[in-house]
Amino acid sequence: MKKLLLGVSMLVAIAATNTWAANKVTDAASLNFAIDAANVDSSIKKIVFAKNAQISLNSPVIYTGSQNLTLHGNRATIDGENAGSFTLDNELLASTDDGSLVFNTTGDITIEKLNIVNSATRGLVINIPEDAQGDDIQVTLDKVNIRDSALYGLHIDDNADEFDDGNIGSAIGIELYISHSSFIRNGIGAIDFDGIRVDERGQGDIHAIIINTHIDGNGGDGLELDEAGSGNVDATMKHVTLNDNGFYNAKDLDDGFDIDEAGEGDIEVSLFKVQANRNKDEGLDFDEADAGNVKVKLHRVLVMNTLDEGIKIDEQGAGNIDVKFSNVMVMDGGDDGIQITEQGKGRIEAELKKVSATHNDKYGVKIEQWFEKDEKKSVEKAGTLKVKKLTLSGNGSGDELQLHNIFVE
Ligand SMILES: [Ca+2]
Ligand SMILES: [Ca+2]
Ligand SMILES: [Ca+2]
Ligand SMILES: [Ca+2]
Repeated sequence: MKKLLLGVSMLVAIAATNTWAANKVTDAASLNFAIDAANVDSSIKKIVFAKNAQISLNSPVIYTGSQNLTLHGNRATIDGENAGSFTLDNELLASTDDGSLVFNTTGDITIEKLNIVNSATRGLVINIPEDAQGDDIQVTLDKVNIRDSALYGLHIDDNADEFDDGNIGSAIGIELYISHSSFIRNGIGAIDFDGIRVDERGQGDIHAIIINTHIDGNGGDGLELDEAGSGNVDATMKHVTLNDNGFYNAKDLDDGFDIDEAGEGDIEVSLFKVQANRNKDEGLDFDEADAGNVKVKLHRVLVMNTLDEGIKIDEQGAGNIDVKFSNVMVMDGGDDGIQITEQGKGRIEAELKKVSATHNDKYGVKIEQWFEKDEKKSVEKAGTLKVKKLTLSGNGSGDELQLHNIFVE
């Protein structure tokens, strides 16, 4: 069914409505038919599924059009158990081009009310062409549930490298909007596959806004935003859980929420009412490298039962760290509860208000500003820490603040 030719009269009928609505998607054949029609007719901008349709794929469904496309899922379920495959190399690293639903495009993709389950490879994939130019791609998911994928649940890929190494990517960035959705038990077929993974290279930022969403029980990280080259990572979350992730690879456990930023550019994170519990490595793990600052604002955030640090923020190269935590609890971690480390040129400004760090194996709160790590004498002006209602108790290395070149105001 994949290279189906459409009759002229059919194309005219589609063009008249710009919607693949007359024939709603009810099964794999009609889904392929609709996507193939959109691939050759840029006037098709919407595809509508029949209510609660159960769609069992035999191969990946691949969109290659350039227009913006909206899928109205109507609570349909796409089962990818028999669609695509991956191979493992000698080190058991998986590679594949497959996914249940794949978009090779710079067009904005909007998906509403759709379930994608049991994918043999990746659930939902957006591949950004290496020669993409112009505006950032917008990916908008509302009421989308992706569960039980062998590899990534959602993968947005602007990295030309097959294993997402290297620094070659397009000139554009990624805007990701997720609401009322879930990403559950993905990454359960090979090591290092996350609930949601965004790989951004070359120029361009990652902007992510995630609201009322569950990212739980994934084998790799719950959410990993991986940015290199010029560009920033901005992430805002409200009412989100990142629980029970990171268990698949016992030799290299993973986090609830992981950001890796390199090259020129900042990390800016704002979390409100977010839980990151029982993740196997860190709960929140933000690494900024090269030029650029880190700004993290947490309000009503709970992090517990990690095997490593609860909250870890690392900044390297020229640039500052600015953190404001209020109503934050970090408990029962296997290392420091909150660990903030600034290196190279730059300063820390930290504010902890109604923060508690209890029963962590090392320090409750460790904040260090280094010009060079482990320097004997500080050469920079001290950073500042403002504290109001801080609770430290039951921490393995003691319940004093652990600071380097930080002045408590
Ligand atoms: Ca890019
Ligand atoms: Ca960057
Ligand atoms: Ca940077
Ligand atoms: Ca620095």
